[in-house]
Amino acid sequence: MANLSSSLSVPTEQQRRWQDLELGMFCHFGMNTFCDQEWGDGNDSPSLFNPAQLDARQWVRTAKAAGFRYFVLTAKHHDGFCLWPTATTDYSVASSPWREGKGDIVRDCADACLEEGIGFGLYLSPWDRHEPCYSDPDAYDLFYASQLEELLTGYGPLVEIWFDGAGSEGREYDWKRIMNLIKQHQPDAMVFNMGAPTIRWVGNEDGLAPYPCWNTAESARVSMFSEGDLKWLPETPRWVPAECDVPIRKDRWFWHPEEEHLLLSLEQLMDIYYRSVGHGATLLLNVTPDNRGLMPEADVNRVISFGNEVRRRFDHPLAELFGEGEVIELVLPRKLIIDHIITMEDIAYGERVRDYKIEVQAGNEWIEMIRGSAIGHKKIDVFQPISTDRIRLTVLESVERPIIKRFAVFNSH
Ligand code: FUL
Repeated sequence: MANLSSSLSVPTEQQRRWQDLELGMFCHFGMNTFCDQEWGDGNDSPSLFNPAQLDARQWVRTAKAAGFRYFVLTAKHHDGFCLWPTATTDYSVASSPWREGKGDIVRDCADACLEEGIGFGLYLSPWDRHEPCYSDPDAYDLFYASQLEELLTGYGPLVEIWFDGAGSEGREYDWKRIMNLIKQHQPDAMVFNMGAPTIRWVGNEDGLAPYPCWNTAESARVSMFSEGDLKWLPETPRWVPAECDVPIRKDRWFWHPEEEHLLLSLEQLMDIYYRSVGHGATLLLNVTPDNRGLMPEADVNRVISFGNEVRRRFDHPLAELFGEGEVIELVLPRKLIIDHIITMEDIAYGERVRDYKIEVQAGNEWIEMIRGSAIGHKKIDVFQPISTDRIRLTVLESVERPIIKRFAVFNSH
């Protein structure tokens, strides 16, 4: 049996649970939605904010129907406008005509996630272009901590807190205080990429993880806007899995009129899936509501097609098994055509495999179909359809005994 006390890095139980989620929906919504812009400067009037048909259930139901297991809302983007009636500033929904200033979008989303049984996470931009005290670091640290505390204490369990490095290049916040608040109020939440993160940014906004994308890392990129700016993660355990964020409309996090043509195609979304989830990372796909407060039909249809296609390809393995050791062989009842293989390590024991190959038997010969390095949480391998009744995984190099939680073959046609 495997030895849990091994010196390999292993995930915490919370990280493991989070990695099992695999698919998250990001949701950028705010003042920008009404101003046809991506980065507001913090001067747009709350009177513009009026999503008359807002229905957070429609957002979250879409996420659920498409197979997403958590939902992350921008409670405050860089413009400083808050989607909940915070006590820290009047630059919030409370000053808007929407529901006569009595609405709370964070609450609506939290309730909808609870109802649909998916996780809820929040994005709170450290960079704040509205708040006058931003220029006074000590005062702003207090202000930001109060906002965070409201969010950490008012909306039930959170799966993730998303810290965006954009606009904060060269600025240090009071991470000690911030991390203490999270430890105190939401100890199970993942912390994205800043402070003492438990998950890291993959380093691009295309939703693509490199291969291999090891779960252990000592640094991560902080921002899109300072090339090569690597942050060391000294206070982070070495296990720090990657999350791949990408908007469903090319390069647009917020909704803009007349931009339906920017919707990624199903084929592009599947490619992203193979290169994020298929490389062992988590995918955070942004689908953004419009100025009515509803996700547009075209976006809803596209993301649901994506979810259906993932299910169609991967919900029904032809065969699967688990096992320990260097060689694992799957014997099918008869010759079948296969074109995908999913391999998963039991990461509770660490990421042990360093080099592997997959062969299939055709006639008397073993044909090498795949040669790879990392497996980690999940590796999806795709190849030309081939008829076989024996498939063999051979681990050529590993740190300690490989523990394969799942070795499954599929035919997607
Ligand atoms: C970036 C931001 O500047 C974008 O507006 C968006 O929020 C994206 C997720 O992160 O850094």
